Amino acid sequence: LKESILKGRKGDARAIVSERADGNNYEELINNEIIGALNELGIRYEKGLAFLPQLIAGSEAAKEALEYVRAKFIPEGAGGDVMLLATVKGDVHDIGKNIVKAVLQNYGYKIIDLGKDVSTEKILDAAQKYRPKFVGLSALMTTTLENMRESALSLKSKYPDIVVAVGGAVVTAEFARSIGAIYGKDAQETVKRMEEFKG
Ligand code: B12
Repeated sequence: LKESILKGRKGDARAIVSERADGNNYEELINNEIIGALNELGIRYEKGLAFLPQLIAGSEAAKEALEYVRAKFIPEGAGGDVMLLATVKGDVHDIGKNIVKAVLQNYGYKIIDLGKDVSTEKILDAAQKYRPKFVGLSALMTTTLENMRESALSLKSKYPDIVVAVGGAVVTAEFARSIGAIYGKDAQETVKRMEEFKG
């Protein structure tokens, strides 16, 4: 599976995951092979051994495999606490967000996914509409951290009761604290923090 993602072979990734994934191993497949392949791609890209087209093809293959697993094994959360999820303005990286979505749905949260490159205004509108208990924001680039800060602070000032959770490769615990958000290095860790606020 890892190899098919590294090679950007969408069809192969789907075929392999549909053959190998079952109710017991799908989390391991996501964590080791799908995320592992993306990390490896990132390293190759940084070293100049892979270029943008490979990055795109690889991430599409990863999304294909992820979507298969999500649709087959992860129930749509119903009746649980509502969480809005978005990748912040200017940022189109959404694989991490989609993984968080799948994990949280698995824990029974009802996720409203606003997508990627989402402005603060849109997030505020959705907060007013859905009155979520949690809002999760994702950012993968140093340049979009400022937009994350803006979205989180605007949310907090308008809706002080909403719990904001942040994540993404460039986000640190310290940054999260500075904007009044909770942080976990991955989805599982964040869920544990969020459980404290569950109502
Ligand atoms: C795949 C990828 C892409 C794909 C994205 C496809 C997609 N649909 O997502 C494509 C090819 C489109 C892309 C484009 C670009 N990319 Co890019 N990309 C990556 C790559 C290789 C992997 C990212 C990824 O998906 N990782 C796997 C996921 C699972 O990890 P994750 O997102 O961190 O998520 C986990 C946790 O962080 C956490 N999490 C994430 N979000 C959230 C949210 C919440 C609420 C919570 C609780 C947790 C959480 O949970 C997840 C699961 O554990 C990284 C390299 C890297 N090492 O990160 C570069 C990287 C992020 N990209 C980078 C760059 C520069 C770009 C481009 C500007 C390239 C260009 N020159 O055009 C564009 C940006 C376009 C834009 N405006 O956004 C840089 C950013 C550098 C920086 N520090 O600012 C990186 C780091 C590569 C590099 N070293 O140069 N990219």
